[in-house]
Amino acid sequence: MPELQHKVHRRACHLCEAICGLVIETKGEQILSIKGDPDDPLSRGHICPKAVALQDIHTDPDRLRRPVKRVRHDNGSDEFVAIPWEEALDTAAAALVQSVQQLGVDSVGVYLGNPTVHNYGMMTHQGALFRHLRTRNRFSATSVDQLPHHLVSMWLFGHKLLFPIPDIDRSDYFLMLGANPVASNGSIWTVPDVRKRIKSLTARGGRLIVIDPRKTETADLASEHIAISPGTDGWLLLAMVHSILANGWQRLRHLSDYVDGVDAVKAAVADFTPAVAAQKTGISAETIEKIARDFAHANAGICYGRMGVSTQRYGAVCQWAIQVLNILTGNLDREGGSMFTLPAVDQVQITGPGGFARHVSRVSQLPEFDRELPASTLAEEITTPGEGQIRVLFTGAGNPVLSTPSGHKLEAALGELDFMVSLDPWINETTRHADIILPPTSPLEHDHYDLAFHVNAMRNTSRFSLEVFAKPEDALHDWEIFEALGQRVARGLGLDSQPSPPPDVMMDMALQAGPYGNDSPEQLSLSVLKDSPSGIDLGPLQPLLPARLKTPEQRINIAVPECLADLQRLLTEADSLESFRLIGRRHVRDCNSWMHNFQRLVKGRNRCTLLVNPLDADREGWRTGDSVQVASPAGAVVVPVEISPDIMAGVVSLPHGYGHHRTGTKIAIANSHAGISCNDVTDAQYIDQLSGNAAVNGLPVSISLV
Ligand SMILES: Nc1nc2c(c(=O)[nH]1)N[C@H]1C(S)=C(S)[C@@H](COP(=O)(O)OP(=O)(O)OC[C@H]3O[C@@H](n4cnc5c(=O)[nH]c(N)nc54)[C@H](O)[C@@H]3O)O[C@H]1N2
Ligand SMILES: Nc1nc2c(c(=O)[nH]1)N[C@H]1C(S)=C(S)[C@@H](COP(=O)(O)OP(=O)(O)OC[C@H]3O[C@@H](n4cnc5c(=O)[nH]c(N)nc54)[C@H](O)[C@@H]3O)O[C@H]1N2
Ligand code: SF4
Ligand SMILES: [Mo]
Repeated sequence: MPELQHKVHRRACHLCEAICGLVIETKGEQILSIKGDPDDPLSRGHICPKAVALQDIHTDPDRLRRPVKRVRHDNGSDEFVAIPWEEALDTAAAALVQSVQQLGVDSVGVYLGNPTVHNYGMMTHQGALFRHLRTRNRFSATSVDQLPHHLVSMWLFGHKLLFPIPDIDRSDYFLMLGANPVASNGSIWTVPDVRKRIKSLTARGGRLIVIDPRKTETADLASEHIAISPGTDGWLLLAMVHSILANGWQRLRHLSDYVDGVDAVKAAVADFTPAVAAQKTGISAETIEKIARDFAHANAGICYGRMGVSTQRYGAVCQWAIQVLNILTGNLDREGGSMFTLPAVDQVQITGPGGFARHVSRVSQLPEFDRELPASTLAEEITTPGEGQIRVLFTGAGNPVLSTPSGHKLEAALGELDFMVSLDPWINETTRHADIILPPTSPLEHDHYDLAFHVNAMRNTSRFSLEVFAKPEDALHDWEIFEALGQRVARGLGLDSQPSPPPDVMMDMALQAGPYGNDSPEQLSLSVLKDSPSGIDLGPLQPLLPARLKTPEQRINIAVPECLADLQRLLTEADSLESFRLIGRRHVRDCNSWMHNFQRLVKGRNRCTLLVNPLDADREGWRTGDSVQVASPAGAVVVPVEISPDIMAGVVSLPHGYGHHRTGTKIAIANSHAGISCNDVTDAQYIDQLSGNAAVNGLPVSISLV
């Protein structure tokens, strides 16, 4: 027997937005170890417990290696049987073509999930299929997530991807709302090893203020944690804008040359006084004024908000107000404030700026963003008859049954489809409804460039990773599946279809044409990156405005009409009845819904519990371990109580991504750590009316002992 080869691979972890560098040792087909790469200029050796689970993904016996087809037995039960690629691709393409020809393009629905943006081939090649489908019924996880960030970036800076990124390492005052990077490892803020960066911020005398209904792992490291009543951040942020402008604390500094609309904003926030905001938020007027004053007078301040403020009923207004605060204090595009990246593959130059409300959804008339409709409307678009009804669904890297509001209703709707095809490695709560599942190669079997997250990174770096294992025979990458389906669909519809070059060739072209490419001293290309597998450092973020703005005259108008108009909705909203408010939470060993099938990540005590404040528990007579029913008008779940002083009174918290008890799946370990899906309680009708984003945080719920 020949000696098995021992190899050391350097590779980026694609599991979350921190994109940590890894050193992976292999011997033959075996993974010996997965460690942090100390030479990675961004992550500097940091990893979290999920990195090691990359090998579990690779070796999981439940992961599909061949396409499968669902067969229905006489007794009504379903079984998935392996079929050859040709048959699978032909069948899926034929169903798409038939639906388009007989019922029109909108009869095909598309839902793409979060791993799409962690997999560059899915980003470069989805167009190979979708450009032939041209359906308006496109959906993604964006509208259960960061949609307000895109909208606000488009409105203020002229491009959906011009995100202001917290420059934490050079800051001295950080106001963070609705984010828990110590658990999530950062979002719309690629910041590996955030714990260390927070500790050095406070060690050098800087302050971190965390606004969150729960004293989170991040709040534990903060200088101060301030609890806020869920869904009321709009009041806090607007009262801060009010205070700053009323007291004349604004100083736009360099921004005054190209910022307009300050007076209009001042007039619009007149009613948002700290006194009124105090009643809404539960934070005293003195505290609100103090935060406003401290932030306005900080040398280098950051205001940043994420899931907790994006996925609530005023998500767009919150994200807008956050950037208005960064601008009024002169902290945008400034060292130690919120800055823009200049990534080596510059998506701001390559992709369109985004667009809003150019059409609306058929049933609820909710606006599109960037040609996608709100995911909350997917179920009704399947079940409501009429022209444009979805009859065939394509899902890719998504699990909307667990991850979108009122997931149980979508689950029922999937059963009504004529045909469903899923691009996914597992038979899970969503894909079990597919007629055909097309499984891609495992992450370690394909190369990787982080197309999405260098755009959001707190330092400019660039890195290309080769595959760790050769692609197995009879396997296809995600991008190859898109390409193969696209060619078949084009043929079926009589359309022209030129094959696209592979993703690595596209990256090479984009790198050479990019800001560090052929016209720059760095001369980046794919081969240069291959020679530096730990990545290349392109330096800290630099001021880039106004040149990088994509607005018509490279000016920023903070008086965004859509946001100003929406303030009225906030002002006139009726105060809620006496009920609990539901919020979410993330744990460092979770990754949305799809990493519960690996023993090392699910072991230990049950994490799928309802956090309840001791005051509420005492009053209601609940004890830790009691089963309670959590109910909204949309649905109900039964879950064990966990009493915790960290959660604010009147607020309860459930994690998302569980609910693996559903039958027909093939994820054995997840089944035995099933939990419940909080999205069986969340309400598809409970949304941010302006953006169409789901409001999975702040939902009123009632709770009763079972
Ligand atoms: N209540 C509540 N709901 C939420 C959230 C919340 O905080 N609370 N969070 C929201 C957020 S931020 C997000 S991003 C969404 C996530 O929502 P989704 O993206 O719909 O769900 P995931 O759980 O990420 O499911 C990912 C799917 O991709 C598959 N997959 C994994 N890797 C690959 C791959 O390389 N290729 C392919 N083809 N498939 C792959 C997995 O098997 C799984 O089926 O959930 C949202 N839903
Ligand atoms: N371990 C792990 N990491 C992940 C993921 C995961 O599932 N697990 N998912 C990844 C994805 S897709 C994303 S988008 C990111 C999300 O990254 P983050 O946004 O950093 O993560 P969350 O834990 O959702 O943080 C939201 C916080 O908002 C708080 N919150 C809820 N409602 C409100 C409110 O009304 N006001 C305020 N101020 N706060 C509120 C919650 O208590 C919570 O602490 O994480 C990514 N990283
Ligand atoms: S923090 Fe994110 S990128 Fe880093 S190792 Fe963990 S899962 Fe991977
Ligand atoms: Mo997300």
